[in-house]
Amino acid sequence: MNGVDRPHIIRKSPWDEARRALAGLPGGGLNIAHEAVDRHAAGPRASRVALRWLGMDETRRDITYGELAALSNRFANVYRSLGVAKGDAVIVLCGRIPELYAAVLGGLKCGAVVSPLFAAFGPEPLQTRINLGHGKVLVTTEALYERKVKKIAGAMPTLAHVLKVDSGEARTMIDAASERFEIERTSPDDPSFLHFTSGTTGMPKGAQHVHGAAVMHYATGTVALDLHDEDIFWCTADPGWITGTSYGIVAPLLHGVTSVVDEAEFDAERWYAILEAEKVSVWYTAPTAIRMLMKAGAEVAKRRAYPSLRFIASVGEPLNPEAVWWGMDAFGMPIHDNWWQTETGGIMIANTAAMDVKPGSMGKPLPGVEAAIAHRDAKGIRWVEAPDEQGELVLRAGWPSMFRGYLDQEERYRKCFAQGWYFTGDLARRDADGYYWFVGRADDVIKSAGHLIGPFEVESALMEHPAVAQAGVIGKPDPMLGEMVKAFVELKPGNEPSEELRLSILGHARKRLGAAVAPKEIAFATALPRTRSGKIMRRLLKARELGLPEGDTSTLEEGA
Ligand code: 6R9
Repeated sequence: MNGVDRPHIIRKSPWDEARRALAGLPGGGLNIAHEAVDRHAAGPRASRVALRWLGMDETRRDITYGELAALSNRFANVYRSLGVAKGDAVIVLCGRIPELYAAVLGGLKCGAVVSPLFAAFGPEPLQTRINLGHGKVLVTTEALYERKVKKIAGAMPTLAHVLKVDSGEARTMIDAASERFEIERTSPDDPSFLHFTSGTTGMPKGAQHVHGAAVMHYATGTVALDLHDEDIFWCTADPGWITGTSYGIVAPLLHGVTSVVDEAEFDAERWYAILEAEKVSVWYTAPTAIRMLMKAGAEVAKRRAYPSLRFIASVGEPLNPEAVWWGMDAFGMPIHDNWWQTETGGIMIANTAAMDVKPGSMGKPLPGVEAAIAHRDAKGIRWVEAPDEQGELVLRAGWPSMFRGYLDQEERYRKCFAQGWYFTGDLARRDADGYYWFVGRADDVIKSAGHLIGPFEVESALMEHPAVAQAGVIGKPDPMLGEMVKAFVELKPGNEPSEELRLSILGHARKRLGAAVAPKEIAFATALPRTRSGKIMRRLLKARELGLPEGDTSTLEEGA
């Protein structure tokens, strides 16, 4: 099992077929937007619906591949006119509106690095990410600008332009722009997306992806999501998270199928109505959403019929075995769990259509993906061969959608690899049949409603409250959200715990971080457990919260 330490080598054979299904740029090179849109627009799929957009207010709009090509060309021309050059960062902060898709694809056409951000982030996570990503152009809406960006407008030195897609000025530019554009000649190794992900320490990391990832998105669209030519596909994730980009934008368009985009947030009735009325055939969603549907009851699902529905998949957090069984009850088919990460860019481990689903398991590595369980310490790597023994999930480096760096953090990137293997930071085990089972994360990162949240970012925002001296943030198990963000705060001298102060800190956190990231619970603590070097021991906070054994506390500060 000893790999060579060459993480950037793309192993050819398993991906060749997917590569052959793509066209490549005329004259050479590869660009995701060309594969996803323009090549369809130039052929018989031009009049096929690419995006079926369902607005919050019951409006709907069908956008064909031909129209999407033209609209994304307009955006590309606008970026060009603003001086966006190859490698410049375009940040897209919109709700799930049609312009988001055109803005993203237009950026890729320009050769820009595109970073879609979640519209439910508060000003602070936005500012952090735009600055870390060296954002040059920000595409947003009038309302999001007013609510979130205005407050931080002076604090983003690299930002040269803000395009509010629904404001008069930007609209005039977009409407006046040409519908023709010659795609920048990008190579498979040129940067495409920048997706932020959170770690245990420090601010988020910008995972850098490349145009060559299209090969993986195409391949996994076939193998893991079972996409066929006439499918109506619905990925419920927001493009502010990688699932919503890789599988909410790229993979379905690469396959030339029709993709449903719902602008609204989760609502059980609405979702069942969409599945039925839009004749969704392949549905990719997340455990938290499934648990919320389960809570509404299978009878609600059975009030409608879904004769078109053929395949359901889920990602982002552990999928409870009951959820898989519930799929059988509500829809007559199991839910296929799959596993991947921002860093892997695409699905790596899955229960595919051809496999027997093992409820509770993430499935098996896809063809071309080599996974293993290992332990790593100062002495090196110890491979786990025995079935059911837990360890860190590792992947042989070199699949096409592998991240190529953490922006400006070379050392952190290097540390993810050893002997040609990528260390995922997840704990898992493999059973005797080769199925992988998720055990937990090796770090303190929180997964709440499928969203990855870095405790450090939350703690930093809490400490900006005038009464807070220190904060420790953990993921507390929650039956609906998987984990819920819980904060423990130590007050500055002269402040007393009170309900009023708790609400003031909660309100502060929501305003700064946004509802998706802010803690749901805040508790006052007199002395947070710290190591002798002063670091908050989140692991211990969590053990105490859950009444679990405290584990190794040898580094704990006296008296904490
Ligand atoms: C795609 C995405 C990645 C982390 C990952 C793991 C957790 C993802 C899972 C799962 C259990 C699954 N995760 N899929 N845990 N079962 N099927 O979610 O990317 O936001 O980067 O999160 O999510 O801990 O390491 P990202």
